[in-house]
Amino acid sequence: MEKNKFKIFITGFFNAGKTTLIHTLDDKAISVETKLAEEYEPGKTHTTTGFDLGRLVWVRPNLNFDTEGVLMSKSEYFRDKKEYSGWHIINVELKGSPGQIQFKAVRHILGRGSDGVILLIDGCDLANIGNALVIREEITTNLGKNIPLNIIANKADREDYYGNEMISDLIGEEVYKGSVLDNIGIKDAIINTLKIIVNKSNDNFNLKGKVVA
Ligand SMILES: Nc1nc2c(ncn2[C@@H]2O[C@H](COP(=O)(O)OP(=O)(O)OP(=O)(O)O)[C@@H](O)[C@H]2O)c(=O)[nH]1
Ligand SMILES: [Mg+2]
Repeated sequence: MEKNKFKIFITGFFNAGKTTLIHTLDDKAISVETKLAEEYEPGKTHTTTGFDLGRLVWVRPNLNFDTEGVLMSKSEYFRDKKEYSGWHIINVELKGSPGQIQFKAVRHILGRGSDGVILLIDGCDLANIGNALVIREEITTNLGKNIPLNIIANKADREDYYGNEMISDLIGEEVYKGSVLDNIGIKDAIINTLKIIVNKSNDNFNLKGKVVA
């Protein structure tokens, strides 16, 4: 039996785009934010001091590993439900963390029980890329090194984007090129994470001999 709810932890340093990502994918997402004393850069007026929460649905016509399926918000799913009748449905909870370093303890608590992680980086800010390494270390300490994880170098729509290859080299791991504003690369990274989670749980079942093919 496949689990029908997966929790994805959306984390990363301050200003990476975590809150925006969750609201891009779920129009009903909620966030606990505080107004910054002054605008950090144009448009950045608030920072997460609590959490972000978004709810998505991942539907697949079959359970083949290669099947991407469709990832959508709950409202989109309920609107088009008939189209997906007979498909396999998994609920996906996106939990976003605060990004400032002093909220380390909050990230620790929010991340508990996650099935997978998306680490978001501001791909236009070298300091953010450096701080992502600190958050990467936190994830390994809190959730173990085998937690399914994908990294997105965000803000690829901007001219000052450093490029996903350069960022991959700096981080020492492959990163997805993404733009939360344009909704590019984000669903790919999340779906790939979901596939790893499913595959991992199938492996666990196989090891325990609970699944008969
Ligand atoms: N150009 C561009 N701007 C983006 C993108 N994603 C986010 N932003 C902007 O980057 C800023 C930070 O976005 P947030 O979603 O608040 O970032 P966060 O990671 O939640 O920040 P904290 O909660 O403060 O850690 C905002 O001004 C967004 O509009 C993107 O893909 N492209
Ligand atoms: Mg935020």
